[in-house]
Amino acid sequence: MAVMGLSGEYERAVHWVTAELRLDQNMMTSFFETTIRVLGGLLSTYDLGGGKDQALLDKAKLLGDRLLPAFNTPTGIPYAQINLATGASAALSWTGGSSLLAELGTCQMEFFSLSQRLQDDKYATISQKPIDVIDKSRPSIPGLYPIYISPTHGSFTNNRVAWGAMGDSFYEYLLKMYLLTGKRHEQYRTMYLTSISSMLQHLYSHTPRGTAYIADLDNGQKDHKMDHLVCFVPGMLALGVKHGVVEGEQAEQHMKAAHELMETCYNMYHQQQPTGIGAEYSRFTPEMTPGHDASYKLRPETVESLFVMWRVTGDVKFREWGWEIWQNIDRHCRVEGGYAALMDVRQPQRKEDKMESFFLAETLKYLYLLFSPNDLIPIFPTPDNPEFYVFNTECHPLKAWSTWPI
Ligand code: DMJ
Repeated sequence: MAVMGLSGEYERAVHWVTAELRLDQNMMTSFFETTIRVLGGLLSTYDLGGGKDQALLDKAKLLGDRLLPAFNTPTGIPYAQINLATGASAALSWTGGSSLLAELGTCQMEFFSLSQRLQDDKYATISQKPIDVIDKSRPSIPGLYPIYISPTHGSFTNNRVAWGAMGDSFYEYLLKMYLLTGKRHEQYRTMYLTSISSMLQHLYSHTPRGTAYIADLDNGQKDHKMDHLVCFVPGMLALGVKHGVVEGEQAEQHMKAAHELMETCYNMYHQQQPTGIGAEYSRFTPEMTPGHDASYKLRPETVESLFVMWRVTGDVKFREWGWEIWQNIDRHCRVEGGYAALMDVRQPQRKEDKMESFFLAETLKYLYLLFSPNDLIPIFPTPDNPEFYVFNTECHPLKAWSTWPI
């Protein structure tokens, strides 16, 4: 609402959030989802309102404090679940008690922002710990970390490397933390560059017809599949290059991969009959085909990257691709009262009775921004405006700051 200038609705929503939103449900909830969706949402709304609405920041502080007990582990790596009412936290059972790379590494933007807005470094210090544990670890390939990590010992408990499910936003936050902190926190830049260079060397692959993809790595062996979730990567690579995180030949290499992967992600939609909508994951043996799970969960990653690629290159092709994708989503997912996930992108009549909040927060917001003027939520500085925003992984824009440390 704030992004779209719907001021009446926005005022009513802010009033509801500050007066009615309860953050003390007595149940186990996901530390990660609550952080990226709710804490990120509150902080972003505070920023978009020009930092004037103290009640929003108070609410964010309340939530931040209630999430903190999740970090009470021997290593400081957060448990995956937290009870906001009692402060009880617990590990995941289906991982045998391990925390997930994407979850422990996707809270720093929110907790650092909370610290910065409150001028209290407590939240930043606590959320930095898991990154330090990972930074000190010695995976078999530098910068490519297995996705299961013990919160007790800080050791890797499986040998699967993935840039999709359970790995994805860890790598995204390495870049975005560097940008958010006004390009001052070097550790994140170094880790980002190491990870990207190993990804390009060990996971980045092409089919015989030249389709690019990022494979998973299972016990050192490539698994030739790519999740829809991985489609955030083209946008991330392009954003890093635009911000000067890499230069020269390396920047060209990053940009080339961004273009190639963007094309693959677009083709996951474009080539999919009869809907023109991309599946949850694809296999690449020998050429791209939908994987066993061919659902479409209303995910944003492809349109997210199209938005960034458009802003970075100004090539109208990315708007055209986004428009085609949007029309197909509207045609096949729209139901009375909202939009529904598809159980199989080859059979659009089979819908799931579910619309994740990220469809509004991310998919539609990125599409809206793709067709909006470039100065609406700037994502890099221009000669006229040094200020820019960095989107958290749930597409909530946070204002990058210019002083460091906090
Ligand atoms: C979102 O909740 C976030 O982008 C997260 O990082 C992973 N994927 C979902 C949407 O697909």
